[in-house]
Amino acid sequence: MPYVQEVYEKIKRKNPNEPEFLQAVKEVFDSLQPVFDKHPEYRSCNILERITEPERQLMFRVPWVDDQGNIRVNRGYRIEFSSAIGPYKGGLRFHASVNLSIIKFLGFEQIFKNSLTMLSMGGGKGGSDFNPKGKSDAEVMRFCQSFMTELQRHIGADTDVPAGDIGVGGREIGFMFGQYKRLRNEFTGVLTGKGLNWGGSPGRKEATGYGAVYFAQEMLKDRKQSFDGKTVVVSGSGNVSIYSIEKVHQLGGRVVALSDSNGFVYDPEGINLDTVKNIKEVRRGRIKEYCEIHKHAKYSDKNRDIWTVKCDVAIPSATQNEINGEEAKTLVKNGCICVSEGANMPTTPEGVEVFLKAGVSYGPGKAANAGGVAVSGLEMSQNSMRLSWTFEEVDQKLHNIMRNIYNTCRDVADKYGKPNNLVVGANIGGFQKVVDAMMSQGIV
Ligand code: NDP
Ligand code: 2IT
Repeated sequence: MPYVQEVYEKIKRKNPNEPEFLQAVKEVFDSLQPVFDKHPEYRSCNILERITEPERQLMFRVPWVDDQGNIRVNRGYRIEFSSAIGPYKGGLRFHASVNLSIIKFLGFEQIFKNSLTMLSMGGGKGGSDFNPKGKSDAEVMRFCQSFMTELQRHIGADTDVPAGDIGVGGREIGFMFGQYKRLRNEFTGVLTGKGLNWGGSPGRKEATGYGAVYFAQEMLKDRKQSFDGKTVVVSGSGNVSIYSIEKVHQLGGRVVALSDSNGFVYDPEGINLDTVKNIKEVRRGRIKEYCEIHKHAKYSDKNRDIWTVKCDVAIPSATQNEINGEEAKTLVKNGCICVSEGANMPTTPEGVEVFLKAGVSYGPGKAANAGGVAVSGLEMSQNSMRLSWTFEEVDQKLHNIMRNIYNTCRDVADKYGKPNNLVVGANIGGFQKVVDAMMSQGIV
């Protein structure tokens, strides 16, 4: 049995109830065998066994009181996966579906994503099964304060720097930052995605969406095409979706559909982003409300049917496994030539296979959505310098980073005899720097 498969079987036995984590590990391992053929020394150092075991896993009780005076209990997580190339770095997800498997898959992916940015950041992820939907600001604040009361013992600007993910945006980062500052009596860059007046970076809010579109722009360029005149479908309607749409529209494309966990909206005239921002960012409403304002737009309560909408480019930006094999086939049949993943692992392994076989330009999440964490890294740099750059400076740096990530993925795929396979390019490209650091740092 090839080495990587042997290790995978071991990991499967060790983590039997973690399907998302195993899916993420398998995808990386499937790319790595050629690297181990070239470097037998990695095998003798048991690199794969070590890199798949988090350096530290924290799980903790988060008690809080709701507006009716009831005592509620959620579970908090922080997985400090790898500090080989920098402090642990990665977002916090607040969603009812959160469990250990999901946080571990996200933390594992983050190691390679962060490495691809070429900034000094290790991999981590955290969150809670807390469901922010329908909660008042005061409830969200009490939850965030309780969550941070425990988390603060484990994090720090040079140790572990969380940020946002699903269900965690500017409001939640603010509440958590306030509590950290109060408990530790220090004003440091312990979280990213902060407000612009208190240490945040211009462009962080836009970074993941813009970055996913910059990545798609590079893929299209290699096909001698651009966004101009392209029809685009973006799933989700949160932070990543909104700023993907903004950038597509700036580049001359037209986004015609977006979604949430209840359904999707189809607007053949092009999604009106001001309306979406007002519904989602200002009112925290549901995407269905779009059709009350734009009567010609259509709403369907089958949110996965968004993939039946004809498009040239798809930017899945909601959640893991939102495109399966059949849905990928439908996209291809309808003429989709480019998929840039704003979300983490949104395509199932069967779906990825379909895209690669059909010659679709396919940018896997750990490369295509690295813009968010890249600008988080730039926020950390600005905090360390106690200076801040302008939006234009940050956007320029983000654009360069996304171009570099694309070039790395493409060049590594070519080098390993898998031209156009950006999955292999991203996995090996991200792995190389981490493994070199692990080899230098001894058995840790
Ligand atoms: P938000 O919370 O702002 O938005 C999430 C969106 O996805 C919402 O529209 C939500 O719909 C939808 N969604 C969430 N869970 C599900 C589900 N189980 N089924 C269907 N729809 C769902 O999160 P973000 O925009 O920040 O994150 C979106 C994706 O991008 C995630 O996969 C995240 O990991 C990834 N990502 C985020 C980065 C960032 O900087 N924020 C960076 C890199 C990746 P509803 O409101 O109905 O729940
Ligand atoms: O998945 C991700 O890369 C994020 N949620 C952003 C992480 C970060 O630290 O900015």
